[in-house]
Parts: sequence; structure tokens; C-alpha cells
Amino acid sequence: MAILLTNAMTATMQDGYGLTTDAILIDGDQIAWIGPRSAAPDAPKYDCGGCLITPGLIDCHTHIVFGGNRASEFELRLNGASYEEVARAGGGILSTVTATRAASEDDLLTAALARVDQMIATGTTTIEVKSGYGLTIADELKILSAARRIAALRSVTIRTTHLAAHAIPPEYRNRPDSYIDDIAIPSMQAAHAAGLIDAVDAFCETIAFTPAQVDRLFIAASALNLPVKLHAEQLTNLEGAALAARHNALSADHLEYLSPTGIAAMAAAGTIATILPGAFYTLRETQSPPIAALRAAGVAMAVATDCNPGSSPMTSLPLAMNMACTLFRLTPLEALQGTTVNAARALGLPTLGTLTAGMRADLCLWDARHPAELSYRIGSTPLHKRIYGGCLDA
Ligand code: DI6
Ligand code: FE
Repeated sequence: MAILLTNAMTATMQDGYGLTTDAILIDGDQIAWIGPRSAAPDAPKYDCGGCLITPGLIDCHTHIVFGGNRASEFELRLNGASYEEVARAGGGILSTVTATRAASEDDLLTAALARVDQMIATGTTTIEVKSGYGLTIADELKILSAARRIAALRSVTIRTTHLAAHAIPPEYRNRPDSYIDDIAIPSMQAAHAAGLIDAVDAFCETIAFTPAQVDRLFIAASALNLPVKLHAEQLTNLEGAALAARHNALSADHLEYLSPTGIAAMAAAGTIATILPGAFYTLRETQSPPIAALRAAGVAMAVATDCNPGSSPMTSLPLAMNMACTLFRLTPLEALQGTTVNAARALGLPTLGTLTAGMRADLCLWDARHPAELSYRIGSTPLHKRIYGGCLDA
């Protein structure tokens, strides 16, 4: 059934904000028409009460399927415990791996749904979900299967990413190449065969995997026609972004230590820079990603939550947008482009991220007059209603 949205200010996100007071005709799960109210096709009307409309927000980088949480580690650290003491007390990324391995697929799904509900409540309509806390073939598949099931239970689009190359599990300590050969590549192939993944990611870092190891994984991904993306230059510069760009990556993510070489390679390849201020904030990092240089080079930027139990226990995209503006000096326009049009590009989803005829009807109605209000407030979400796939469900 068609419905005509009237009485709103709409940020179409075409050529900047693309602000318009035009009416929007939704037919089925698509935007069928946008134009002056006086020229609108005849259809039942929905009065938006002067709300601001934007595309539904897209969280293009999350790790929401995991067991347990790390609050006790957070408390230990703030009481002065060292990294070693935290590790001895069972903390760190491997504690999440232990908890995730111990959890059933249903348990993981239930825990993830609570996070999804918080994301929905802050305007998210599409979520990318990574594996990476299983680190065995069976546990990676369990995570990806739980992630896929979210889409049938909530009004969100889910895109899944294989991230077995996230950490080296204890059973492969000092044998990362064997881990890539025995677990990372075979679990990717098995997940692809089972239809469980849309893309492949890795953590390229001195504490994780080398560029040579990531390169081998990406060659195996390209043999399956799977697009790649990379956690690059988060803690040190290994020229991971340039490696990702050589593989035509959709995005390179984090990028605090990104070099001029990496920026040039990303610009040439059209790789999106995904900015993750939640991890920067949590880790009390002091080096910002080179935003001005990315801007000057014409590299498009996305903004995401990086929702994960260790470095970014955050579900709100409006909060990530606020942090991106205040910590990194993105403009409010860049922040909103980062969670709409550029986030859609980072996921390779051409029918999302802008509001034009033919696009999917995922929209947010906000109690706001101007899009800058979405980034301006700290931790408040003026969401009035979400429209998901043409349904006025929230
Ligand atoms: N970078 C991060 O900040 C997270 N993963 C990654 O590749 C950390 C994940 C965790 O600590 O659980
Ligand atoms: Fe991440």
C-alpha cells in the first residue's frame, strides 16, 4: 500500500544535506516519488508534524555477537590494575573468546538482540556484524549464523562479515601463519559455502596479523569474489590501508596512524575511510585519524560504533556522530554522510543511504529542525519514528 509523507523537512543526502520540503511517496518497500506536495500522486497521507526526515542510519562496523562482557576488567583497570594483571584475571579480548565459545548460538543471538534493540532505538536500520570472537571454524560459523538470524527477528537489515583474523587464539600462540591456514581461510570458505558472509575483514596490527598474512587471506577471499575491508592503522602504521586499497577494499577502518601513502592509495581505489571514535575514546588514544588530509584527498568518510565489549561498548550512532565531530572535527554534514550515504558505500549497498525515487524506504523521523541537531547533543536521540522497508514500525 502506498503512503504519502507530508509536512517534513527532508535531508535526502544527495549533494550535501539535500534539504527539501517535498512530499515523499512510499510504495511497498521503496521510495516511489519525491516532489512538490501540489504535484503529489493521490495516496493516503501521513502528516510528519514538521519532523526532520533522514535516511535510516547505517552502522557499517560492529562486533555485536559475543558472549559475556568486560565490565569487571574495566573496573580492575580503573582501580590501577596493569595490563598483565587484567590478562591474568582472565581479561582482554581472549576472555570474550572464552565466553563466546562457551555460549550456544541461541544465547549469542539473545545477547545480540538486546544490543540491536538499543541500536534501533537510536535510529539504526542497517547493521554490519562481524564474527571474530570464536576463532575456531565451528565457533566462527556459530557467530555468523546467529548474526544472520537477527534479520528475521528485528526490523533491521543485517550484513555479515567474516573476521576470524581478529586475534590469535591461545592454541595458536606464536603460530599465526598456521592459524591463517588452518582456521581463518577454511572458516571463510565454509562460511561462504553456507551463504553466511557478505565480506571479509582482518585486524592488521602488531598485536594481531601482519600485512603478509592479511594479503594471503585477501587473495583467498578474492578467489570467492568476496569483497574485503580491513582494521588498519589503529595502533601503529603497518601500511594496512594501502594493502586494503590494493585489494579494492570497500573500506579501511580506524586509521589513527594512517600515512600519506595510505591516504593516496585509498583515494585512488575509492576505499572508504571508516572512522570509529568510540574505540579512540575508550582507549584514550591521543592521535586522531588524519581527517583534514582525508578530506583534502577526497576520501569519503563513514562513521560507525565499532560496538564491541572491549574497546567500544557503544550502540548509538548519533553518539558516534557527536564524538566524530567533537574529537575529530568532522562537520555535522560529514558525520551524517558517514552514517548514511558513505556507510552504504562502505557496505556496497547502492539502494541505501540517500532518499530518492527507487531507493529502499528506510527512513528516520526526528524531533529536530536541522540535521546538525543529530550530531550536536551528547547522548540524546531525538528519534520520533523509524520507517523500515516502508513500514511505519517504530
Ligand atoms: N580493534 C578493536 O579495537 C577491537 N577489535 C579490533 O580489531 C577490540 C576488540 C576487543 O577488545 O574485544
Ligand atoms: Fe572493529
